[in-house]
Amino acid sequence: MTIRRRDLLVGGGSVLGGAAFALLAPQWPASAHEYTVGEVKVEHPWLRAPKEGETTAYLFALISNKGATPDKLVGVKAAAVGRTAIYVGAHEDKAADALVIPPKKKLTLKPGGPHVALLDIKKYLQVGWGLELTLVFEKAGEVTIDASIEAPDAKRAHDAQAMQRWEKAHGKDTSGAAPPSGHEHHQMDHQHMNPCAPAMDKPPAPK
Ligand SMILES: [Cu+2]
Repeated sequence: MTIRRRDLLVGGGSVLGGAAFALLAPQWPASAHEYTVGEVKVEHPWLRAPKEGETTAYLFALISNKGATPDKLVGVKAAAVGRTAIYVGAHEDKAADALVIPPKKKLTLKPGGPHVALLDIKKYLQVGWGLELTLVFEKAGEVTIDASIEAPDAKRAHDAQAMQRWEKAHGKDTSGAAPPSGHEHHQMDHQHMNPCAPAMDKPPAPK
């Protein structure tokens, strides 16, 4: 289930205000944002949102393979994404067919390393929210994940500092004085609140 930050802002905005948000951020539990399919586990999937005026996002995650044989990430599917390209390293001169996850090993998709480029994105990706994607593994099969949408310069999943920089630059206030209107909400189909938002684990007590 997804608890939208918006709802919490309306009811208890002070919980997420400024310093409190920064303090809570590192405490996101590892267990709250992971997906398992077969022998494969995907932890903290996240995106670098497109830069201003661009339509390419970058997908990262920690992928582990508990199995005795290699598996491969062979594709990523999402309604909002035109096409995807898999890269085994930082350089994008040649796309790969797949990313191999060796048996009993972890593969970290990260800036400067293996990653998946999501190209021709057809809608605005709201930083701080999440985007539903389906990862396709050769052996384990398909798993649908909620990738957290991070700032274009985020260095890691749930990079609170990058998010605060982004929010400042875009006139957003993390104290949440103005929740999005219903119209914006309507455009957010299949886009969810950041699944690792601190509020997930500590919803404000009912009044
Ligand atoms: Cu996460």
